[in-house]
Amino acid sequence: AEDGYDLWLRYTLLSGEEANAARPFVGGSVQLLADRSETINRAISELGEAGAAMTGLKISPHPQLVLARADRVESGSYLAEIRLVGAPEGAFSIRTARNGRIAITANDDIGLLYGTFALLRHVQATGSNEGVERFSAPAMPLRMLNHWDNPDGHVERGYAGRSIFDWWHLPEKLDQRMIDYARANASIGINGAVVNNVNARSFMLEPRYIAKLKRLADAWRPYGIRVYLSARFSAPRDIGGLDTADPLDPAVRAWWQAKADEIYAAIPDFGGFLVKANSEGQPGPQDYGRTHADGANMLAEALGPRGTVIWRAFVYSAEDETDRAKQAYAEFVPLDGQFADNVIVQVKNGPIDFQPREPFHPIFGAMPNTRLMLEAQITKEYLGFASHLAFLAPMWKEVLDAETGRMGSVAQVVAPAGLAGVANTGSDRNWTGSHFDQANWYAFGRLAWNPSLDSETIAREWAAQTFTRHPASIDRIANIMLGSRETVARYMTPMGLAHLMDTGHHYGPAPWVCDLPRPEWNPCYYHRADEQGIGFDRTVSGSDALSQYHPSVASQWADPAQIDPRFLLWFHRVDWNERLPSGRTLWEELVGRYDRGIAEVDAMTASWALLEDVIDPGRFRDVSQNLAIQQAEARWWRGTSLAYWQSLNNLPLPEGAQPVP
Ligand code: GCW
Repeated sequence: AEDGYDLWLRYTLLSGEEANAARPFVGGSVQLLADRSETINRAISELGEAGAAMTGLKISPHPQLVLARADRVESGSYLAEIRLVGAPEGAFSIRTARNGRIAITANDDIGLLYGTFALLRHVQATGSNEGVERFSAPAMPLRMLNHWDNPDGHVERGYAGRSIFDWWHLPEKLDQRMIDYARANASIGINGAVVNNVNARSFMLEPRYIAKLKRLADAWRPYGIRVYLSARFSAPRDIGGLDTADPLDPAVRAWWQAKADEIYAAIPDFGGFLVKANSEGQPGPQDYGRTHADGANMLAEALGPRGTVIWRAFVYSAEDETDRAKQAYAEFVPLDGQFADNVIVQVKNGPIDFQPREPFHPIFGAMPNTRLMLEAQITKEYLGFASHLAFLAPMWKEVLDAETGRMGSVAQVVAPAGLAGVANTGSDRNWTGSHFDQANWYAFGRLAWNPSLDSETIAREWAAQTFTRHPASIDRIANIMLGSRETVARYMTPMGLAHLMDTGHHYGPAPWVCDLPRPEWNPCYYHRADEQGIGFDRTVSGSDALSQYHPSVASQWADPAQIDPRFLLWFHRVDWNERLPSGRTLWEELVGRYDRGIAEVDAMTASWALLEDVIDPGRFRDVSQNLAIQQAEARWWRGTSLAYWQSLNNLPLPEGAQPVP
């Protein structure tokens, strides 16, 4: 539909010639070398619907598609795929045989479903099955969405309407949206969902909610999605009638054990608990003088081999006034090796909080004996909500590709665990609040499956499926997307500035705020600007956060003359009039970035306007209107930020400042 509800699964009608060629493969009837299962049925019905929509025929007369379980393939057959031996769950192979048949082979049913979606993606994006052959295996076992959805329907940091989860009517009523959600996730390989906010309510562990959760788990199981719950650490006190939640207290341990057993009785493949503890006022083991490891291990024991405890490393406190960026590392790295095998520590991409740009979190690579998971934020809390267009794949790639200097890239560090993305879904018709924000959900799934995909490939395949297969238009859309996050960083937080957003809601600029009770909530804590200069000295002369990185990494950032200017003010304090390697002063350079940010939003808007004839009017207009908001608000960011900096430095705007290259 043109309201965006179908996401990237639009299955628009192919041309007559294309349809004739594709019909035998996507027609809906298949040769099956596998036992029927709920998952296989989903693959077949997906093919049926997609085939009917794309080719205009309900059933293909001469099916040429084979779905085969590897264990049903005879050795020596053209279907035998050596790379499937020992491949991770969900891996699949797509081959074309000499007789023209296409075969999807996998070790498990979910691999056949993933392979089916890969075939459909390819046909949707290119109009043909030519070139679909591939072997594909997920790079990491856990590819999860974290929903910050409250049971009352409010979504913390949600910009797409109310929660998609209708707890009120569950378990009796299962909204169709829950099926469409699972389908969309399965189409990009997402295999887990934490359905409630990390700021959790204990009552969600009560029997009535377990019954509701079971209904979701049953609905999602065929799509390979396991359910997880955020657990509030104080639950034994809140709902268990105990007077403590001390993780070493036997009664507390018994309570969690019984709770886990109760959940597994209803949901045998329950994924486990996600926990935000001793962070932003949430209860945790430190309330009892215990460590994060004590807390996590207690829950891990309750779950046993049935599930996983995902323990968040997002912690900081007002008491430590030196540098918030250092706190998580200081608290967690000493615990390396103390976590049980079924514990994963989940670390945000950067050391502060989902800013438009942060260096990678120094914990990555620093805990070799702990499984670490990367937490990315799909919802754009600090990047203009759903109104500003920012394609986040380049931001996540920047972190995934970063070399830790200790254990390879961040992607390699997290490969044994996975990727979690804070979801951007809501009950808006288009799911994500804006059409382009669908691309961030999509890109998250694609990167969790394969972090070595490049942003451009993802942008292009998404654009082709979502908007149009017209080649010049794909170029145009991909172009708009690929620079968009950098553009937002330029007009909001250029040159490594961070956390300048207004208090609480985090929308719009407020660099002048300096009087909040917690120092590390104030924008002025981060920019440290005064008459003389601006920036946070994180070198040895300052907070020395730099020393948390491996020397080979730290050395790239230690010298203000050498550092990538996009990180300059994150690590260094610089005088306004200091001359940078570019020959311009810091002030000139900074103004140039703001100006370039504005110019880029204008260029994105102008470029989008040229797509009027190829995009349906509804979606064209929606995006155009958002871009108009972004144009105005980019100017708001630049204008208020510069005015504030000028009130400190008393410098005039550089004459004829040119956008920097
Ligand atoms: O980014 C901050 C958000 C909080 C959030 C917290 C967290 C769920 O502003 O809304 O709480 O991080 O990640 O725990």
